[in-house]
Amino acid sequence: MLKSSSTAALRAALVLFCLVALVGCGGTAAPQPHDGDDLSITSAWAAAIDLSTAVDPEAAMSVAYADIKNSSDEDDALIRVSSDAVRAIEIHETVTSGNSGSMVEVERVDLPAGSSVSLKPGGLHLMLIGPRDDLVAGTSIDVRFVFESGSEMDMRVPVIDRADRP
Ligand SMILES: [Cu+2]
Repeated sequence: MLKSSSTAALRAALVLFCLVALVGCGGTAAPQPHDGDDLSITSAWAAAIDLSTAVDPEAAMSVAYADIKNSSDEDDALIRVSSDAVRAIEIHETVTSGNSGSMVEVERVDLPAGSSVSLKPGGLHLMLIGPRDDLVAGTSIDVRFVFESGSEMDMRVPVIDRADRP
């Protein structure tokens, strides 16, 4: 009896050890959050919108863009974007076929190690759905970018008139 229970204890200890070793090594586990400067977001801007001109303000949409750089040696991806200033933010890609363009929602923006991706007019963009108020040029909105690695970045994104876009 004593012998079998101590064997069980040993086995449990062994399993625990293996788990710790597995987590500790992290080889094939999810990427770890990057520290500090490994991820950078630059040239972010959101397009101004005047809700009084919208047919349905609830369904009104604006758009935001940014350049995102992953300087680390681990692959990552942008998986979620949010802001209190709007009801929802979706990651979209404009797909052009012939003369017409349409938008599709994408689940993620891959950021391979050492790469950078530009969200820009005609390509990947952030769809700002249902602004809670006018987005006024010269002001800014707070936007949170969440990455697959667990990293989060809070950005103050300036609102700019489309006509004045960079
Ligand atoms: Cu879109």
